[in-house]
Amino acid sequence: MDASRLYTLVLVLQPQQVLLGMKKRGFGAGRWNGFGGKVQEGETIEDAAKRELLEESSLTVDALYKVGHIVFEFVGVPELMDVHIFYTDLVHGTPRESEEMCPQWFQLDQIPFEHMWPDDSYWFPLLLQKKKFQGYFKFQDQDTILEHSLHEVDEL
Ligand code: 8OG
Repeated sequence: MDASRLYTLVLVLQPQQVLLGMKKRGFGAGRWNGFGGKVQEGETIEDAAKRELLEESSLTVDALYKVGHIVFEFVGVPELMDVHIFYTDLVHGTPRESEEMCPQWFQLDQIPFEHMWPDDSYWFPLLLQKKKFQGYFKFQDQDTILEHSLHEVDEL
């Protein structure tokens, strides 16, 4: 079994719109995404999700809801990425640009999939319906999905 590393991803989802950030640097730079990053030692996954949301967008939340779990594999990279996805509908504060992310609201029928990770087109429809899902995506490179599986689950 390959080792994996834990990551978080938070989508701020309101009835008509979703908040995405343009990633300014590092892994996924140039793509719109939710807010998240690596879980640190001694931190719960949910605490990490809240911390990353605050660091990258200046927003705080009372509650996060688990909505998805995706494992990513990149050919030639031994470490799998174990990404825990949450949504929230209620945030406090105003989204602010950070060193990592430039936030912007998008209408739900104008999500910029062509400037997002290619797997997002598969699972965003489930997220928008607040259906829980579990997935696996194997990438050749950052633009190319070789294999995937995705299914709805009752519990995460
Ligand atoms: O710490 P860093 O910013 O590098 O963490 C990577 C972030 O990107 C983390 O929030 C998880 C997220 N992420 C991936 N792969 C994918 C993906 O394929 N789609 C989306 N939407 N987010 C991803 O690591």
